[in-house]
Amino acid sequence: MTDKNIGISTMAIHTGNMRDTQYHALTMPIYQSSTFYFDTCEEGGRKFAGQEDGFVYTRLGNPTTAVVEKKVAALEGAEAAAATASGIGAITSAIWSIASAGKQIIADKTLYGCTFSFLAHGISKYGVEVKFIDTSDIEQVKANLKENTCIVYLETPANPNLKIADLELIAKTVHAYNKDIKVICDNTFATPYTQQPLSLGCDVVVHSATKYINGHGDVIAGFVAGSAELISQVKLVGIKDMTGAVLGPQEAFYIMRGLKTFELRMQRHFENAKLVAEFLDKSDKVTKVYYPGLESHPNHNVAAKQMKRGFGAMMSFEVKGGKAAGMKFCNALKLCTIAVSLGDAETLVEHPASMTHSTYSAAELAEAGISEGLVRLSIGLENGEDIVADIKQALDQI
Ligand code: 7XF
Repeated sequence: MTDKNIGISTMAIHTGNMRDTQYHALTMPIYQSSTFYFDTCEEGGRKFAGQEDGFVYTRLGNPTTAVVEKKVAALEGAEAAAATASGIGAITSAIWSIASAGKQIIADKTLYGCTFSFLAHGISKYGVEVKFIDTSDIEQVKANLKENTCIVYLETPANPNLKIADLELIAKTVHAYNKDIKVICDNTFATPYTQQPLSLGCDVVVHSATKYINGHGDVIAGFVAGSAELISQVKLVGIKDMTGAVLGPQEAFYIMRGLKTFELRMQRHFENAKLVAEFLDKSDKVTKVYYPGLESHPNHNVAAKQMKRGFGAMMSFEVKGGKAAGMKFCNALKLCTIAVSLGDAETLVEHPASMTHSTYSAAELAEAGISEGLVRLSIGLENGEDIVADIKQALDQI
């Protein structure tokens, strides 16, 4: 099923499915095999040369993984998608497939900590220039585009402070300068449930599928989605030769299972998040709430334009008393759990400056708008009123 007009759940449940003609199993079997046999040497040769379709070796492709790739491609409105062993595997496989020595990457300065680290300390060792800017300011994007720019890289909403950038405006501006520059958007926080960067003009979407796409906190995985040509490069160069970040068929199966309830989960996540954000916004213990659904968010209008079904379930905030009070709040929570990661059924709380963004120096954190006292919440699937009650009792203790 590839009809673009079908709904999100229908797509997540049906797109890409293969019929098991041998045993009539309803769910896709896990093809737990590293290699695939050939009837003849000639057949193997043809498959290696790309003259004949079929699976050869799981680092190059696997039937179970191929089904979940089709589902994620459909959800993102992409021609194709490549599954990877982690979100960082997706990001590095995409970037290694596009960038080369002598080229420039423009990246937002507010990114997930290890993405920042890869750009600031990893790929920059290999002759690739990386310029960190604020992509929510289009003038900064314009001022930094150069003849050798090959990628503009951003997250929106950004981890951890939910900064919003205008994807349509950025893609239009970048492509008017040079249509070959790839605009890459990490869509992990928003998910394709509410935001499809490719439909807004971006070239590549990357995901940590460890989060909402799998949704159950039991898998590390990632995806790259984009044109068939680019995904072929990501598979044949980025994943096959540069990173080797291949998703295993067992993980692909878990993601397939998680996707069956993707839309239902996202609806509940968003409903709960709205309740919590409104509660935090009114609390006199809280000095600032970062949630794109609040009108007080500086780019609320841009978020409303590009996030079609709501504003996500991630938020961060600062409490009166700064870092010490923020830590006290986290430690006082009973239902919500102190853990990094996001998009799980459980509500999770963490302290970005010492955890997910500890790869930033103190000066870099300040520059990226990540305060020492910032507390980040991933709102889960529990009953919303129970999450609010737990947050209230913890705030009452500071
Ligand atoms: O390689 P991973 O599957 O862990 O994904 C990396 C990644 C990529 N993009 C974004 C926007 C992410 O948030 C992540 C992972 N973030 C977790 C977090 O912020 O809690 C990692 C825990 S250290």
